[in-house]
Amino acid sequence: MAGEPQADCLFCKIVAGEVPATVVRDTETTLAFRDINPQAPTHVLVIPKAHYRDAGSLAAEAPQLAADVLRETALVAEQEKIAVTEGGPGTGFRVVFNTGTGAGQTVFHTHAHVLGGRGLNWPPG
Ligand code: D5M
Repeated sequence: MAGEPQADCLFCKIVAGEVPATVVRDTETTLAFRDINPQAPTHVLVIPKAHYRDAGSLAAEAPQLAADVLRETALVAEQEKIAVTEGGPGTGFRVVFNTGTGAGQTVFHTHAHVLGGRGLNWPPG
């Protein structure tokens, strides 16, 4: 059922404390922890504690929770001191929801990548 923990889901296991993670923020509905394979000096994942497979299904089935995740991405950026949005390379941050294997999604529990601390190119690879 939508939102229920999935036994075979890595991020549900992190929420349950069964797999360790470096947590940077923890709210009633969301968890933010450092990516194990960082692509930038700051690379934090923000997830809903409830299980939804991707950002689209989260937004459709639990819009308030989607808003919670989005708000937390901004609060992570502030906490990590990458929230400055006017300036040169290395200022500002990027929020990414890879959706589907073709777009690079490997963990099918919604997660926002929060990336910053270096210049970020556009278009992404
Ligand atoms: O992003 C999935 C991300 O999850 C990827 O950047 C690696 C990260 N990852 C995988 N396992 C862990 C653990 N155990 N802790 C922290 N981060 C992890 P995707 O967009 O699905 O490719």
